Amino acid sequence: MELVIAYKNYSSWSLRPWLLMRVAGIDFNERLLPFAHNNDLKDFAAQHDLPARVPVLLDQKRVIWDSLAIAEYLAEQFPERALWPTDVTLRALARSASAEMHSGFMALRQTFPMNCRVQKQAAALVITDAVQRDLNRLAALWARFAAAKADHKDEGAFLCGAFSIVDAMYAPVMWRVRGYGLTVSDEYAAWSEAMYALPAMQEWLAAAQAETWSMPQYDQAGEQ
Ligand SMILES: N[C@@H](CCC(=O)N[C@@H](CS)C(=O)NCC(=O)O)C(=O)O
Repeated sequence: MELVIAYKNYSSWSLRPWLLMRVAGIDFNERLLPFAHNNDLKDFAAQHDLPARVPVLLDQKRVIWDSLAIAEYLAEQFPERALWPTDVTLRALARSASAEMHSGFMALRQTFPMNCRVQKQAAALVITDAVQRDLNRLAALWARFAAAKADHKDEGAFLCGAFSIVDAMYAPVMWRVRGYGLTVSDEYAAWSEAMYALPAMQEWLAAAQAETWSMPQYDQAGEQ
């Protein structure tokens, strides 16, 4: 399998399937296309008749694009790794929250883009009402997962207990909240610590820090 991604520092959609595959122990090669610095992504997209977006997974002759479609494909290909929770209630919640991330949280995503190298203080940034609503929504979701996990006797550190697709879908949120000094809730903070401590997240961070490409419009995000 080959996973086509972009900048580790900035590409939040790339992180999701990459982290899922690493944590699940799925073997893959990676191809990194720095789309703002050369034409390789455009050429790749034209070759496969795709929009010029990553991530894309190549498996045998199959081309799978879009983070959620890739996650679903992997869940189907590796049923023994339980990429979605095995409990039906937790799975339904995980699927709903994953879809919500895929199509929502626009204010947080646009105002505070993922930037693993950034270390800012919230006091120096503009937190709009729309961003605050997204942060409140995260807190409500984390409370809902905590209650669902308790009901289903699965008390691990991740959203549904064991790491699953929903944690991968929210992984960039961890870098956003951490990097811009934002606050969500105690339940969120416990999850964030567990995510940050994952060896795969540390591997991603080290690679992001080693990258020399920069995108100034993202480096200045959130500032007044
Ligand atoms: N809905 C898509 C979003 C993919 C996306 O927007 N990827 C960004 C990178 S994080 C991209 O490829 N941008 C290329 C560009 O802006 O030229 C998914 O879930 O994979």
